[in-house]
Amino acid sequence: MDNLKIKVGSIIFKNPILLASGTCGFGREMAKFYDVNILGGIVTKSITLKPREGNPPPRIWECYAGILNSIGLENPGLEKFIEEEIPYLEGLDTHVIISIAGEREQEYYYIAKELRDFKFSVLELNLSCPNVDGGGMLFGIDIDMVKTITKKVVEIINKPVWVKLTPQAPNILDIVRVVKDSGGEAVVAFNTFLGLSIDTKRRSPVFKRVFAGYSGPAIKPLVLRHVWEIYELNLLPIVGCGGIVNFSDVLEYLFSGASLVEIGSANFRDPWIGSKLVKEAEDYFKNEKIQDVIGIAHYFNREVD
Ligand code: RRO
Repeated sequence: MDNLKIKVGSIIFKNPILLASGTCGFGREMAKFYDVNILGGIVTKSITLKPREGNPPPRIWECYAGILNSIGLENPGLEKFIEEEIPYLEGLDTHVIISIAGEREQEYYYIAKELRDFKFSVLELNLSCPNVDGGGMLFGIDIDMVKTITKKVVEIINKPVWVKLTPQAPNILDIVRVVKDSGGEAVVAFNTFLGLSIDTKRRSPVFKRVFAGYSGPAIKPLVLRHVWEIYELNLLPIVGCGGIVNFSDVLEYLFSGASLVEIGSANFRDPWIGSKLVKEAEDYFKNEKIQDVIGIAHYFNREVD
């Protein structure tokens, strides 16, 4: 459906609905529920150079309006990913966005180099994982690190690079500026918020690492505020991510200035949500081009009746 097509950087997406990293495995897991090729794209679980077992349990804790996670970047590592997951991903008829992470900056460069020759659309730099001791979010709050890693990865890989930002950075707009200056094609706003729950029976933090990543409906207004501000900078396309549970949420992101959205923890509650949102988008945009409504709230909200 042409009305749903949307260009982000150098790539045209068939619709704005993507599945967020860490919530759809490597695509195959979601394909048990529906044909993932109807989506605008999928973002794979972040890959590191070496396999990682992840954090000790518990890893998920439900809160009133979202969940805390402390997965700890569990993933099979680059070699196994290339052997076992890439062949499936290369056969998909939707955009595949490969997410990569690292404890040291060199890991990002090595992985990018190894992935160069495979068929996928975008490399998403996870500079925002809140649940590891080194790298992750610590890179994402450090403006020089964001600059260095993005610049080098862009030089190494012959594909578009997106940077997934952390809401913990105190200077988010400055980070967006350096992503643009370093050759990134879009920013993904955001990864999870650093949060805490106390297990009152044990009178201790729920998680061994104490803090964990918070996602779900509660963060949507917080993320939308930043999407709004990033849009006003007018530097880079925005991929909105945070708290989407229905189509009205998708519209809020588009109208605030996101060109695409990533559906995250809602996949855990309803694995079909991605397919439902695509159908709702088809209905809603029957007579209108999605491209024409991106950021539209910026032009109407100050209107006086
Ligand atoms: O695996 C995780 O604990 C995790 C990652 Br890599 C991330 O980027 N964001 C998150 O909330 N959890």
